[in-house]
Amino acid sequence: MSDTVFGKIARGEMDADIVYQDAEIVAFRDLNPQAPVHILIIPRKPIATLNDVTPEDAALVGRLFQVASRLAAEEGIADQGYRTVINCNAQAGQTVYHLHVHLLGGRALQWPPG
Ligand code: DGP
Repeated sequence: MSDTVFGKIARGEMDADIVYQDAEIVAFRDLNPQAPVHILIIPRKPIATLNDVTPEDAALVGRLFQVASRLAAEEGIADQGYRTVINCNAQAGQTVYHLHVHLLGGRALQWPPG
């Protein structure tokens, strides 16, 4: 699998504004934020897209969302509301091929998304 900027961030080879990390997961602020709170939560394991998640990754993917919920509370957006998004492949707008959950909040979000 080809390397990505998120792989580099996960390995500490590239700077990012990291807000959470543990043995399996890194979370950092998006370089091009689309909301007052815009954090990306990634597994250290280089999974390219949601299509590439295997049954063995189930607990890891669950933990991505646990971290998103925890960060939403820490960022003060849990009660007012927030959105988690995974873009899968080109037509959904995925640009970085390392699985990531977007955590967006701090403003009213439109539905449906564009
Ligand atoms: P997606 O379109 O779902 O693949 O989202 C990729 C996001 O990653 C996009 O919102 C911009 C962000 N991004 C791209 N490169 C970098 C980077 O080098 N650092 C950080 N912090 N974010 C990045």
